Amino acid sequence: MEQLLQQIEKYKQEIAAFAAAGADEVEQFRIKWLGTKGLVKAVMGEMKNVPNDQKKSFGQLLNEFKSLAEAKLEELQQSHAPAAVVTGPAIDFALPGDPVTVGSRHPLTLVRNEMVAIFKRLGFAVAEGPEIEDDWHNFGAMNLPEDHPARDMQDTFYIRKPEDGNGPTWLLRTHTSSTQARVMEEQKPPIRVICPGRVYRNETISARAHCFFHQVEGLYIDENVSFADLKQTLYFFVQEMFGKDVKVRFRPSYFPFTEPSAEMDISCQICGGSGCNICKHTGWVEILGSGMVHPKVLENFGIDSNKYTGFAFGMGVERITQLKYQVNDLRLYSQNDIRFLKQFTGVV
Ligand code: 2U9
Repeated sequence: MEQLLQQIEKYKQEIAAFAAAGADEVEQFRIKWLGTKGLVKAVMGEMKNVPNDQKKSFGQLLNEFKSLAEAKLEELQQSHAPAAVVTGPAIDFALPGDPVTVGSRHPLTLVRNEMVAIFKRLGFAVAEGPEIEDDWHNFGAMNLPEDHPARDMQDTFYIRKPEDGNGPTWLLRTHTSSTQARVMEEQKPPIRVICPGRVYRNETISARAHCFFHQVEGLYIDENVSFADLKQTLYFFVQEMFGKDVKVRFRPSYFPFTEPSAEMDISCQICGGSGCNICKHTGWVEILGSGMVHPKVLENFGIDSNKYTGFAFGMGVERITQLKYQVNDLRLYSQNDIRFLKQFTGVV
């Protein structure tokens, strides 16, 4: 008996001192002490050898020993429990994802880029210049005399007029010819350049007029540049822009900076020439002005007009966009109406 009591005491110390490194060792502990062939059961089995008068106190001792082993096992199982499974809202992977909203380029940007790309293919360089200009670059150099109607207060936004005080006139450019003037100041022929950009005119805003619009103007100066070169360049441009079936016609016109001057019409892209509102039932729509650079403009920049000739042209990006995308109100371009703009999503 004495031996058994000592043995139980040793077991109790062993159990109290036990520490597990992981769940596996906890399981081994359970098997060793509380399993069907475990030591707790084996010690319990010793009850039959205990004399009757000691059975009660010995039974108490055995129960304490068993409780100690069970309490230790529970403690070990709690501290080595597997990590709790993190649960969150159920995700249905079969559902379609949130749509990604794709932006679009502005139609005027799309068409301007296309116009520029076509002229680049013909060897034209691209130049940009200031929107606030002086009188000389916008008017004087372009052979627009002092009393020309285009200088009229009603057409031009003046920032500072001569009568406002001493200092030069400042205005919002009315055409991008002012940038071509700057190119001519800095370069000698051959010059082959296009100038895209925003220009300003003092007009009442309506479906057909706005106080600003966008131009692409072109200039080609070299020896032996002819009107035939002008015609072929512009014919190439409209074929690239509108397709090979487009027809062109030139009508005589007048601009102070070109002589001779001509306006170019193309067969109506809306009705194909059979007649509609856009072409006013003529089958033709005007898209640009052009001409041979006036000798006086060349001489303004010290270019010998006996040696050099040049052609120039100018067109409105809004007009080309109208024909390409059938936009019938100029105000749509600047109203930022998402229903209008999103129709150009995916166009590059
Ligand atoms: C230089 C010399 C001449 C540019 C030209 C036009 C004809 C023309 C209009 C078309 C529609 C402007 O956008 S619009 O309102 N432009 O008709 N522009 S020739 O002539 C130049 C340019 C630069 C040095």
